[in-house]
Amino acid sequence: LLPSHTAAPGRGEQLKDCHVPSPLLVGPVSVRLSSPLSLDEIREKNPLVSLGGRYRPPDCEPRHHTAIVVPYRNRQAHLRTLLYHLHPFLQRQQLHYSIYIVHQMGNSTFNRAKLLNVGVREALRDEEWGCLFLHDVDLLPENDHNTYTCHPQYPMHLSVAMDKFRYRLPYSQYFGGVSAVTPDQYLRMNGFPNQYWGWGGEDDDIAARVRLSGMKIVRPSVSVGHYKMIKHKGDKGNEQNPRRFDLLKRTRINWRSDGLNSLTYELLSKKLEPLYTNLSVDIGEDP
Ligand code: UDH
Ligand code: NGS
Repeated sequence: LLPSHTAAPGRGEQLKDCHVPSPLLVGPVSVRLSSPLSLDEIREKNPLVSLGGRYRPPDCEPRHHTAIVVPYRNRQAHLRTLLYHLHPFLQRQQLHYSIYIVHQMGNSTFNRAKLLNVGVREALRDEEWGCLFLHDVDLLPENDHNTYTCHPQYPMHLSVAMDKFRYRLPYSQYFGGVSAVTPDQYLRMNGFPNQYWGWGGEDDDIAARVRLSGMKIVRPSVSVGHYKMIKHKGDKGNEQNPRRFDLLKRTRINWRSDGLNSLTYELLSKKLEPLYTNLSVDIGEDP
């Protein structure tokens, strides 16, 4: 007979809760900005990631269940770089997680906030995620003590120190880049606005919703909230939105009627790729 302590827990047997903090954390990581790796090579480096970009720690019961939602169109190289960094980063944090790429199909003007609404709704059909991360494709976290978990009460803003802003906030209410909400917080603020077509302002609207719904924004310390942004030019189809300032004046009036409760879209396909779940969506166009 084998001594019982050498036996691996079988199916149905309880794993011990993962230790806090994770013993696998390394702190600051150096981020290579251009990844020459192909998706196949990234997959080989992450053998425990299963179809759809899903992961659970093999040897302990995860305390956190996080969906990463990425608004996306036409940024293939950025996506590979993000996956290359994020999968090992999240595994070191011993999270149960899944990565959702919300791909805006067609040539209508890009709409980041509406894509995030779609991603949240679709992710919550899969699992009871405890935490929803809203993550730009071009931002790479540089310190794994910046844990991808939610604050129980308040929405979080994680990308507080981006290299392009010389590692500090560009302005105190900045909420762009990477943020995180629980499903309850998301419901309470009626999700995100659907009306911001083109670049700018949607993140400021989301920050305003946090306040208008009686919450506040919490942030990690600047020392762990370091991010590198992959440099890029403005995208075709995401030109500055000239209406953003008028829309922002009306957030106080609009937030209860425009958001999760007015969201319409057509899910064209949902494909479980090896490293992510690809949601292809038709979100319509600027009326
Ligand atoms: N995104 C896409 N495809 C697009 C546009 C945006 O995937 O065509 C996504 C992507 O996740 C991106 C996010 O939306 O990280 C935010 O868009 P952005 O990167 O354009 O916004 P950001 O504020 O960039 O990071 C500023 C515009 C760059 C102009 C540079 C000239 N100074
Ligand atoms: C503000 C934008 C935000 C944007 C931030 C940083 O002015 O959407 O700049 O922009 N708000 C408005 O336009 C109302 S960045 O330096 O990343 O290009 O996120």
